[in-house]
Amino acid sequence: MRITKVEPIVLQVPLTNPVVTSFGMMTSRTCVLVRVEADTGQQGIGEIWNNFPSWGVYEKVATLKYGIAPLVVGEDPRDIRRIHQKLRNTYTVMGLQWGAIGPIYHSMSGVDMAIWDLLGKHVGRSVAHLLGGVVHESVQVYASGLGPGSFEEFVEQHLEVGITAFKLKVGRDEQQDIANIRRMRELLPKQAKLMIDANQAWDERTAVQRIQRYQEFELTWVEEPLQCDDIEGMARVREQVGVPIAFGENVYGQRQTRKVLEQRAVDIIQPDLSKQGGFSGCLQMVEMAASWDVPYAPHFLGGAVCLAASIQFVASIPGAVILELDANPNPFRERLFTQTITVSKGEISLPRLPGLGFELDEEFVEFYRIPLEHMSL
Ligand code: SMN
Ligand code: MG
Repeated sequence: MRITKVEPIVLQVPLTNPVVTSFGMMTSRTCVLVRVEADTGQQGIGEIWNNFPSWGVYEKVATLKYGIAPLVVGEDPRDIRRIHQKLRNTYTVMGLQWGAIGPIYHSMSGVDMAIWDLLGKHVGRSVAHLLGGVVHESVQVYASGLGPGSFEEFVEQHLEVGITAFKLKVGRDEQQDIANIRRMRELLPKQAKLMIDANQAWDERTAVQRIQRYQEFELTWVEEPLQCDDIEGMARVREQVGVPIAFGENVYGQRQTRKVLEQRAVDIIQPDLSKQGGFSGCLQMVEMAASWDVPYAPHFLGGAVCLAASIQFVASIPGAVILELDANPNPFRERLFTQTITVSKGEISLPRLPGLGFELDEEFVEFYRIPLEHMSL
């Protein structure tokens, strides 16, 4: 069995309500998919992270087309670990030299996901089974992407499907943050979990002051209080505030992961299947984390392919605790597959089909597919 083709597929749709974070605003949704084909006629699908900035898509597509595809075509998909290692060996140093470790990891993630899907479809087993078996039959989710603008309607919608954990974006304006956290606590039932995400906005002093000021809100975790490379700073903040610190969406590779764990900088680690190297890369991270007793809560803010991959992954990882689910509307998360991914009693159940467990709606894909030169940036 050989891989014959690795193809990027770019989808885009403008947003009527832009997504706002402490680091920028997203005015359109892009979704970068990777389709891998084999000489058996079977296919697999993966997703490459690309939220901010939308023009980041050029880097990802170029990396996939010119860097990754030539190394993957001709390989046997059953040699998945070997392929992953080959990509890492070839591109880690180059990525550091080029200063493009993110785009390289994001592109490797998409192709890795697609190969696992292909493999599962080939042998008739789910990716969770290929990863060693199902330890969680269903996956608890939390609603994220809320704030800084109004979020009441989204909270209500998600409470209705039994979700009991919510994450609020903070880090732009302190008064607005406090008002939002307070409002959120009013909207939620007493036992609901509330997390905040500063998206790297604070310095150490600000982080400590603010997190201490928010004690009364009983936060389940504070995410990325500092810039993600300030690992020592994270460890000091963690010690001083006594509130769990979560991050990992911007940590790449084994060496950085080891540093984060050795420095005791993190309480919950959050690799993203479409950023940190797909199943193969995330597996290394969560297994390292397990030896420090650090639980895993996947980061996810993408389309349905990455969501399906995250479900498979969480289902097979003993240390996985809860999965992120973007609360904002996104057609690429909601309508990309012929089947819908639904939340009931706050959980998503593991699909019973091979690979990632879903099939692309090809008509939908063709409708939103866009040539790079026509993208709005
Ligand atoms: C996040 C990342 C990218 C865009 C919006 C929000 C955030 C998350 O860090 O954890 O979802
Ligand atoms: Mg985050």
